[in-house]
Amino acid sequence: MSRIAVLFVMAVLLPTVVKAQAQMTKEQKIADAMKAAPASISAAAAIMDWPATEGGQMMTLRAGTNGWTCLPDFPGTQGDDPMCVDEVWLSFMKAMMSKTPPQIAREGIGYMIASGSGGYGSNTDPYATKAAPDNEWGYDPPHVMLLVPDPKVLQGLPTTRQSGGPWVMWSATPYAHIMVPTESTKK
Ligand SMILES: [Cu+2]
Repeated sequence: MSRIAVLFVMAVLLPTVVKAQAQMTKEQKIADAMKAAPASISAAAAIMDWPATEGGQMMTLRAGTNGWTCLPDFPGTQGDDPMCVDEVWLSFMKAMMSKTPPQIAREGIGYMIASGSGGYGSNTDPYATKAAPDNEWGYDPPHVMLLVPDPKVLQGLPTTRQSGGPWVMWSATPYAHIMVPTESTKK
């Protein structure tokens, strides 16, 4: 879920973002966003674009009918990392953007499984924008991501990427969630 973190540095990255977004047409953004989940989900999902201005709202590229929302690559960061999320995840992302505690009503499910996709981020700090000695900066492979209402159920799961299997990202923060890699965690 490291892509969410980048929203918080829109102020810094905005010139880069605007430039990069201009390089993808609306149709290309929709096609990229739809790669993030199986077609059975993304075909009827709403397609939203990242805010074009600091503090702005996501913009609808295409209305949906199945409760899922897909977003294209966030262009201000390295890699191609589109995502498709359910309502719980969308609510969680909005909470992150406003730095408020998320209300997780039920398990939330998100897909970032586009083949060959992935991005870099901190495994400990949701708001980190670059590598630091203590923030476990690294590669997040294509994955499914899970939110749980009760953080106690995360106890006992790995909290680092090292095992190559599922792990808890941003453990011990309000934004903890389970990462389930669908490709090798090595790059
Ligand atoms: Cu993710």
